[in-house]
Amino acid sequence: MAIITELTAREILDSRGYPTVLATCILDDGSTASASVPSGRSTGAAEALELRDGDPKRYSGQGCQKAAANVSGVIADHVCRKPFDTQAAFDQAMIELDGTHNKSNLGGNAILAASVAFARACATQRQVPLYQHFSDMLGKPLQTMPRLTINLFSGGKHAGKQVAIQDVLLVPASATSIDESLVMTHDVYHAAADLMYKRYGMRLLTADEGGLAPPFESIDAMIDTAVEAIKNAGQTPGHDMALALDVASSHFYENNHYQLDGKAIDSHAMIDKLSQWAERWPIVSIEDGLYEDDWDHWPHLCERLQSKLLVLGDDLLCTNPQRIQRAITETSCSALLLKVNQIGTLTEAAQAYRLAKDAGWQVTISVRSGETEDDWAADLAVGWAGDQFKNGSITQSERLAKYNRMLWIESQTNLPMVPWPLG
Ligand code: 2PG
Ligand code: MG
Repeated sequence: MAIITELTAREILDSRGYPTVLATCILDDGSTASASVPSGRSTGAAEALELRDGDPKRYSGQGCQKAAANVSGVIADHVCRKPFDTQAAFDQAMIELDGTHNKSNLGGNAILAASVAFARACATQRQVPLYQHFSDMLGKPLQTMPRLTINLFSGGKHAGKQVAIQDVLLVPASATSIDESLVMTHDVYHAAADLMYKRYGMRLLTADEGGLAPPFESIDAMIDTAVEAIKNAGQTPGHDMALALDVASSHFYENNHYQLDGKAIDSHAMIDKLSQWAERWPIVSIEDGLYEDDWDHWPHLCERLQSKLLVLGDDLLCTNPQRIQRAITETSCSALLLKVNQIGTLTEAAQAYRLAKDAGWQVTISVRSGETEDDWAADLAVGWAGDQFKNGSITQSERLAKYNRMLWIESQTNLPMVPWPLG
């Protein structure tokens, strides 16, 4: 049982230089922990609301002082000096206090910062590592290390839209550990960087998540170059290193059409295009292949591609149990991208995870494009036995905090990597 004696929060900066929330939780035995929360840029419409101050004179209106004050004030008043037996009971108290469907009253950023800080303080109290605490929270033993999906090239909203799709990711297929995955990724990343230098005269100028973002003339060129980099690194595309795409198509859907490489195409043509990509390149996962409310066509996409690759829902699902249930019922996809801050508490994210797993789906645990140096997402990905972990590129400290934590967890647990192929 945990009793909180002090819960406070303050504003800190994220990897894009925008404010976010860091909460600190102290329990009655002195166990103390802090946690900070990330922020997305290519957000889904159904996500929990990030409370921003709206004062144009401070951080372009994006300040988080109100959210931080909600933690230190109204949330702390509601939860301090009460016994909480479980994470679920603690989160439920905040959900009820907020009283809205999307946490717009207190802010998803405020609530999640408190939720994770409480979890970490409880792990400290129990004297177990955070990944073990997360695993116990779900009531399942530690099983495997997740397979990494690592950002190589960026476009879309993460890189100024020079190419419509958002991410081309590397999936170290033949790797049998996190350590080996990172070694293999290093070689491909630097082979790609050499190609960028030869072709575009560019140094390693990177996008939001550390992906390379040269002015590719087309999507085809972007994916072809990824395959070329894999070969230049001495690896076999598909066998050693596969690809995943975050198409993020909600963000180029306008006037009922997908605006791709200068053409406007309808949902059927978009599904044809994604199928052609899956034929042409060694792609093992396609995220948000269709727009977030194109519910009528997602089942067609899933039927067409699910035997070949993971049909992964991000903006479509927003880690929201209701949307996931609908997608299960309608067979809209075959995998969940789980981002805890889309829903706003660990407990609801765990519900989303269970729903997806019970339906036989794979789960990719993902960070956001705006991150902090906090590494709890790595513990979550191991503790909840995520099938994949999506954490951006192998550059930038906010990404490395998680990769380096994962290396450490691997060295402590010797857990095997999830089997290949995916699904
Ligand atoms: C996504 C994420 C991470 P954002 O779309 O999957 O890549 O981006 O955090 O901007 O939503
Ligand atoms: Mg996405």
